[in-house]
Amino acid sequence: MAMTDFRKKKLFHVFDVFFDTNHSGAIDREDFDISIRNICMVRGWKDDSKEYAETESRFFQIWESLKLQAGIDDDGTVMPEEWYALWADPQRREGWQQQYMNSQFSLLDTSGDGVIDMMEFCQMYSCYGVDSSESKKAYLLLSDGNKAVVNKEYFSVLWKEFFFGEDEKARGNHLFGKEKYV
Ligand SMILES: [Ca+2]
Ligand SMILES: [Ca+2]
Repeated sequence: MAMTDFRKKKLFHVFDVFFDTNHSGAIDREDFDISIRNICMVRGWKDDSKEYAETESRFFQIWESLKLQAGIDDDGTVMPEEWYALWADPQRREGWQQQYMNSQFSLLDTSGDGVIDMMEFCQMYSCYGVDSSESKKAYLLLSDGNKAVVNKEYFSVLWKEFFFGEDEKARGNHLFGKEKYV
């Protein structure tokens, strides 16, 4: 079954804002360097700290795994069409998307208490240039007005809605800090 435009819009948002951070139109290694630097800068982690090394290793694991699943070589880049194809293929995406989800949860849960609160959500997304007024609205939508506790279990439900769901009203659509897709 072909992927719907709605799912493509969501996937493109993640591609464009969270992966292609140097705005080259493709995912490449430099994008990961930029994400690592931005996140560590916002959190005040120096480049010789343990936290910096951990963040770096987490991002490069994602990149290595993405390259493998997308079937590209060392110098390669992942284009939008390759990105959609990866998400459309249950076998290729499975291991990598699980790894990406775990990593994203850990990055968002800055305090490490197992719950992502609104401040953590907005701060992390601001590293990617998402305006905090928009990420705040998105958080309120996904958490039902801050009533839901965004723990790992709830996060994985939202994750499935975001990446695999077609329901335009699902709370999970806001997981990457966007209020709506037009
Ligand atoms: Ca890029
Ligand atoms: Ca937390």
